[in-house]
Amino acid sequence: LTLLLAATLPASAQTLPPRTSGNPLFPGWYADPEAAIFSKQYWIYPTYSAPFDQQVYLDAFSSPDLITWTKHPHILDTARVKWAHRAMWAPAIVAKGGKYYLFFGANDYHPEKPNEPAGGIGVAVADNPAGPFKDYLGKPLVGTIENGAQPIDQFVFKDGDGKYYLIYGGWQHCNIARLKDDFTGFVPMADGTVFKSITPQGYVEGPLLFRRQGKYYFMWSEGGWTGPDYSVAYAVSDSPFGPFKRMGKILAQDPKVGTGAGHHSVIQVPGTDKWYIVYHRHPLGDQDGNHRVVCIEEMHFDAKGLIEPVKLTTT
Ligand code: FUB
Repeated sequence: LTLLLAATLPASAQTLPPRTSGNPLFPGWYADPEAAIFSKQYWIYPTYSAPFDQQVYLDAFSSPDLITWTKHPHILDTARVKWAHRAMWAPAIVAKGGKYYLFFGANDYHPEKPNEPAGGIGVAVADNPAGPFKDYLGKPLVGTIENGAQPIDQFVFKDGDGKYYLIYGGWQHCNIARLKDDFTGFVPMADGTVFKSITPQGYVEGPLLFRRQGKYYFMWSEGGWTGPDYSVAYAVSDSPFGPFKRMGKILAQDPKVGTGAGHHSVIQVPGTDKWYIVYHRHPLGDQDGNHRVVCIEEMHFDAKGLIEPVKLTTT
């Protein structure tokens, strides 16, 4: 998830930290990292990368400096969400009104599997970024297929006018829908529709949207999520509803460092034009599609506002 960060960091953190803990950021198999800054700390909310039936909880990680990380285990657990049983995926987090809202996918929703429980995108809430989070709605926020999009890989975007949007979708389709202010549902668009397709060319999953210098940057992952060619591309528009013009791929495997680099989020260091991309990748020689680890790199824009290709590092 991209955060245009409202939190205030101490003066010492107002510039890009000179280094990070190196890659991977912390031990363990994790994917789909959502990065945020809360309470003067960097936070990462990843998917626990394991077989679907074992993905029954989410952990979080916090750091004051991107070097030292503290693990917060089981911030959300399927035991606290009656409709969620497995495949808890790709958290997205928003702080609003003193609460923390964690949007998550569960059950790998698939209408062609009628014997499996329905699922989709849910919302959990807590008073603290470390949780414990509890189910907010008692049912999925999105539990249907709209415009062909599987209800997974949610991202929450706050526009400059204070409106919140849910952007999500697997199966190569991406939707945007305006969230109600209390995140209990959606506000229809002017034409009466709730879900608008904004699928850019090449899109597979893992969408993300942020604004920089008046332009909307749409980023996503493409390729197969367990394979070496998983990667990140982006498009640009003057509107959050597109149309988005594909600009190209900016993150991909480096056969000398790691493969399958994708499903990322972005951090803008508050008060600066300094950015990080936080993503997962497979270690070299990996034989298990679930062996995904969370990494971080600097992300730079050129003078025209184009995102420069990101270099995979180990330090
Ligand atoms: O981690 C589970 C799934 O794998 C995510 O929802 C996809 O984006 C892919 O990263």
